[in-house]
Amino acid sequence: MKIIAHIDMDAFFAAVEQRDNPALIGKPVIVGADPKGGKGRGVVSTCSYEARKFGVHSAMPISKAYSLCPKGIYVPVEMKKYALVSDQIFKILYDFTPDIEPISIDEAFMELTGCTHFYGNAYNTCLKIKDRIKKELQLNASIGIAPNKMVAKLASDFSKPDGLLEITQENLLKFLWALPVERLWGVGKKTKEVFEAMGIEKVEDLAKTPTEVLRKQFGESGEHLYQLAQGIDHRDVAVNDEVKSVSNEHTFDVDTDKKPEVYEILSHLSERVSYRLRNADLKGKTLSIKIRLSNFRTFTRAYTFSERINFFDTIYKKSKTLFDEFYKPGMKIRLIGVRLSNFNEPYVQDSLFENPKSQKLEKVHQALDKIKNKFGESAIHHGS
Ligand code: TTP
Ligand code: MG
Repeated sequence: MKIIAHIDMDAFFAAVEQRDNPALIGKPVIVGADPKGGKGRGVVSTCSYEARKFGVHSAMPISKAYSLCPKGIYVPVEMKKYALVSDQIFKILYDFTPDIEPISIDEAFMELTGCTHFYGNAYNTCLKIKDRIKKELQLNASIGIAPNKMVAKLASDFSKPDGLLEITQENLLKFLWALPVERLWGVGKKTKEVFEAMGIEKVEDLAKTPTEVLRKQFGESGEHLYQLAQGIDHRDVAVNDEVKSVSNEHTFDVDTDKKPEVYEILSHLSERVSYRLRNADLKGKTLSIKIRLSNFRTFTRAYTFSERINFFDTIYKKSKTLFDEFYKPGMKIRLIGVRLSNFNEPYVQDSLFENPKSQKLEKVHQALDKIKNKFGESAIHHGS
């Protein structure tokens, strides 16, 4: 069973403006084109929930917004500012899992399967995410948790604002079937009209319509709609890196509870990951380790650096710390893996040349890379 979270910031651009100018808090704030006293062209990007009460919404002509809400506070779009805040949000998310599919500037899917253990369960993990975003950035996020992407998104929408809603397999159909059918993905205006003519209003009505009827009406997509109405959606969270990640893992011949044995393997895996990253000219920000216990339960632990990295030392030391934080006496380790991801930005040399220690390490790595490239990967290893 998968656990997927969908996170979406509340009234994102408007919330950032309200945060940065407390005089706007509690007011109808409309972010978008200049209304020019009602004669302005262009559209509303978004507006605060206070402005939504007047009927204002995203993509509406700014002139129409002005006629609905002449006393609103109109603020221009400052994309650079929101992009920066978005980076800060994503940085928090990557502290929880490397498996993130960014959807837009304020929205993402997170694969939480196997990494909710640290906070007890998915609900508490997401509470923690919301809490960090609120404490560190003074913004509200809404999160939906579900066994699949479609329902996770529906749940976060449903929970807004400042919401957190978990839909489990048990209560999934109860939640889904009560929703109006146009909330399903792919149901636009036209489909909705056809549904209306067929007497289909709620998802439940659709779910109880025989597939043959739907196939006749909609062709192949009829089958798809039927599946969605049953709460079935098999799409995976698609991690959005061109190269998703570089990882290596190792299965022990015999499950082990000996830390030094695990450290030795972690060192070896870190070295392989570092070498592969360097060969591909990649640096990543998020390091994660994967641990499978003898009972086959699998866990991941992640850490996001403030800079992108690919040095062996950095990878090994952090993997070791992550492992130490996870490990409890009595655990028997079956498999361990090291992964670096979050390569979003292009490869640049970062602060390499400002830091003499990094410069020295870079030289050491370059020398090792050369030897490995010439004589093969096993030719030389870092001393442990
Ligand atoms: P949304 O998440 O769709 O909207 P929102 O965050 O403002 O409000 P909520 O999620 O609580 O309903 O979009 C995120 C940001 O993207 C939004 O703040 C502004 C921008 N945006 C536009 O510029 N134009 C648009 O048409 C939409 C939908 C969003
Ligand atoms: Mg949003």
